[in-house]
Amino acid sequence: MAVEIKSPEDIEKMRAVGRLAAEQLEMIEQHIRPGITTGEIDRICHEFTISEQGATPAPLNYRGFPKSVCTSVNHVVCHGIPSDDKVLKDGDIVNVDVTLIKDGFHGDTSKTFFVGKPGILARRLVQVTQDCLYAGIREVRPGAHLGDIGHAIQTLAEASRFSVVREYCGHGIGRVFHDEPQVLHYGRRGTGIPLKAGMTFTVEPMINAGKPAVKLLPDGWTVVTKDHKLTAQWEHTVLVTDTGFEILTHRQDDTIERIGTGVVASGTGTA
Ligand code: EYF
Ligand code: CO
Repeated sequence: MAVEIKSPEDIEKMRAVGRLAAEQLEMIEQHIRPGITTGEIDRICHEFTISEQGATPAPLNYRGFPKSVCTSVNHVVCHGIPSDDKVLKDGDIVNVDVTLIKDGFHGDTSKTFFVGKPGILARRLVQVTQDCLYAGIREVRPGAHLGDIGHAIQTLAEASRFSVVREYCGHGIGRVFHDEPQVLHYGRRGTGIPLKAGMTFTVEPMINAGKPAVKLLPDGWTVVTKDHKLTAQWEHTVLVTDTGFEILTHRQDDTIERIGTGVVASGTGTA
């Protein structure tokens, strides 16, 4: 199936919802500390989305998912279900994955937060995973291939002696939450479809401290590492521009540098 090319009007709407998703992560960061439950994180995000942002939380009831955000702690790879029984403790890492719908378009982004002071392995894993996200995004430009993104991510992850989760990937996004193309976080340079200006998709590498294998828990949602070692994830929604990329969910704390072919966000020109 052909990958949709967004019109200038669509892109303005994608920018607007991307900004809201980014602001939601900036908001929830202030609440992440030992003692908070992932259920409380979900309630705060849900309320903020609806009352403050006039948007809709896309995960809620999506294919039956019961909550408004995903909260994935320590060895949980993705799709962790927020719960009042899950109390965050000093040294944990938690990924909060938010997707909003506004004006018919989706914005999807996630960040792995430190709870208190995690150990050296957790800090290195989280940093390398963020670097993997940026390494993938830096490949985005018209004429590049999808495989270039995966290759850059896999190369950095494995050079750091970590591994890439294979079973879950980035995705096209727009009017639809999960659209074509599938954006693999591993692969070979020059493979996959060529990128064209106007495409929008997520890059969302899941990087494991141990082996790449994952398993689905009996709840049918929560994905964990098979070896129970730590895992981390970061995600942005990205637009292919005429000259490179634009990160539609860019935040103040993003550390990707401005490069020749890419802008980190519309209208800022700085990073
Ligand atoms: C095994 C869902 C969960 N799917 C994807 C439903 O792209 C996402 N985040 O960046 C994303 C977020 C959510 C999501 C939230 C709920 N789901 C579908 C199928 C399987 C599954 O877990
Ligand atoms: Co996503």
